[in-house]
Amino acid sequence: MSEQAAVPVPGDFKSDVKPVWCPGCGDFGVLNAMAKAMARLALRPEQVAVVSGIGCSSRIPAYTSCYGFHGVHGRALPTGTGLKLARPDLTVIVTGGDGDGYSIGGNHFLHACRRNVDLTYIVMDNRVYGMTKGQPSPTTETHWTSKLAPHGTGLNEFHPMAIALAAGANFIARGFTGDPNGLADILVQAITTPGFSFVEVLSPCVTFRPEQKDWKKTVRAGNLASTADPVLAAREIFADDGMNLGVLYAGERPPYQPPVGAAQRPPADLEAQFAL
Ligand SMILES: Cc1ncc(C[n+]2csc(CCOP(=O)(O)OP(=O)(O)O)c2C)c(N)n1
Ligand code: SF4
Repeated sequence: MSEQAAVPVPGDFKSDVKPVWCPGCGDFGVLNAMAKAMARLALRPEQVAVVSGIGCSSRIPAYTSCYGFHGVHGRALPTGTGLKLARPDLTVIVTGGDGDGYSIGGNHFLHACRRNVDLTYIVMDNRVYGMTKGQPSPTTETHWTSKLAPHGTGLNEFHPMAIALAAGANFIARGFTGDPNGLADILVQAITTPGFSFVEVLSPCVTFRPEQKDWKKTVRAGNLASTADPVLAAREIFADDGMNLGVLYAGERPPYQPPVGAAQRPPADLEAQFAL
């Protein structure tokens, strides 16, 4: 960002690295919405860390000018949690795909919701493993068939919002990459709401799920009514077909704070305890 620029603009939050995503991939919309949200919040790139796992969607840290960590498949949330506890001054945004977050990283998802550390988790859900060429993911529809799953999975779909609510996430919303302004509004709320904020983003994989291009016709903007009552939120979730957008739940649970002094201990002190 230029030193003279008083007001940040979205371009300040993008790096010079050209995304290698397929043309039309929904993940471009998430990058744009994140940049808009950070500019709107008047953050500076060095105040933000973007942490990811592995997948097409997890490439996003490299495309931002913020601090970034492109880590291990399914392990973005524990990395982001540790970073936030060690550096509470940073805004930590954890990003990834439905495979990364709900398959190999599923257990971390549960416990990140339960811990309620103050970070924002954005899942670019395309209901498929894009990077590894189209295997079904936990959110893939039961009857979706492909060369790799010719008879469909025959499995019930994972329900991220219901699980996030049950496990204790303090903010739960759904956005769509075809509406980057609406998504940016949601991200502003997610980042500014204390505690663990979970944002499910419908992000089409135009290569392995080309039919998802039709999501622009089926989503319903602003249809989720925001509530702080988990019982009402649960009712709304189970009446939802996955295409309603907006904030579902904004709770009042205080974020996890480490015991006084715990996060400040220098690494040398900790290392000394493990010396043989
Ligand atoms: C430990 C480990 N297991 C498996 C893989 C292979 N792998 C890489 S990305 C990926 C799934 C990506 O799917 P998703 O998270 O939905 O992201 P997308 O590519 O669709 O954005 C898998 C299984 C890996 N890199 N590491
Ligand atoms: S394979 Fe799918 S998820 Fe990956 S970049 Fe291409 S469109 Fe996006």
